[in-house]
Amino acid sequence: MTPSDLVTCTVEGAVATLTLNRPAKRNALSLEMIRTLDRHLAALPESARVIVLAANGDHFSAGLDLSELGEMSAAEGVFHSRAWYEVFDRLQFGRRPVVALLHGAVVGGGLELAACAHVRVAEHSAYFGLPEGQRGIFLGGGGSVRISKLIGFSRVTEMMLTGRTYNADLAMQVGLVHHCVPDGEGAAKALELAQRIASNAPMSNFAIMHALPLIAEQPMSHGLMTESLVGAITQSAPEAKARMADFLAKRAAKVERS
Ligand code: 1HE
Repeated sequence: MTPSDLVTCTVEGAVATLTLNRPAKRNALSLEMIRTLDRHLAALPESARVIVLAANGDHFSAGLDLSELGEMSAAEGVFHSRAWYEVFDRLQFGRRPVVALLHGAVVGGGLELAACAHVRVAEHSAYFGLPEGQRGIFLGGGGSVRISKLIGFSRVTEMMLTGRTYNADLAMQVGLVHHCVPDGEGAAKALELAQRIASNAPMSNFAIMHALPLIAEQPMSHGLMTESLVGAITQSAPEAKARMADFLAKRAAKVERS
């Protein structure tokens, strides 16, 4: 397999699908794989407005490629970690919302990668774990921050100390994933969600992706100020004006009961 095959990319309409493609190694994340993901991100056409992040084989990802750690010095370890952060930041704080489609093992660095997505869809086969403690290492792909923000540091602590895994139902209950669907139905669900996201005004999607996490970290007075400023900019876009006019003229879809 050439490095460029480690992650594949297809674009259909507004949705780009990036697929981890190292099934023989359970999509263990080598640095080359992370860099390949980054190259695909950089090369996406303007027409691609939402990303679906999926994986080939029986597992989403077995996490860090453990064969790469052995020879690393402490300094190299820091730079390795920073290299992951750069790519994961571009995924979370880029221009395109990301829908992760999860199945099988979603563990260690694989869960850290999934935590960068904005929407997570799990098939029933998915299970989630942080086996770093068992391997004698620690998180290094931003999980101590991102996963703790999703489910709280107490759960992360218990998962890491005991090696417990969460099945898809439990992951749903604690808010680690947003949707749980039968095996084989994840791709259709992820696509449906991606298309729905792509139909939003781009500036709204940008505000949701970028302002919400910022506001969550701000004290209330700053958060409210950020919200009013970002809200004013978002609603002043011509597309927002057109969409509101459409609704008032009864040309737009109503909110549907779920
Ligand atoms: C790997 C890796 C890997 C599999 N690095 N090579 N992650 C872990 O501790 C999880 C380790 N992996 C597993 O527990 C299992 O592989 C799975 C439960 C995910 C899947 O089991 P299974 O039976 O389907 O596959 P397997 O037989 O264990 O593995 C198939 C091959 O993939 C095998 O190689 P082969 O050459 O003998 O065929 C495995 O060695 C290889 N493989 N997982 C390297 N992770 C930024 S810091 C993040 C820190 C972490 O992510 S720590 C968590 C690491």
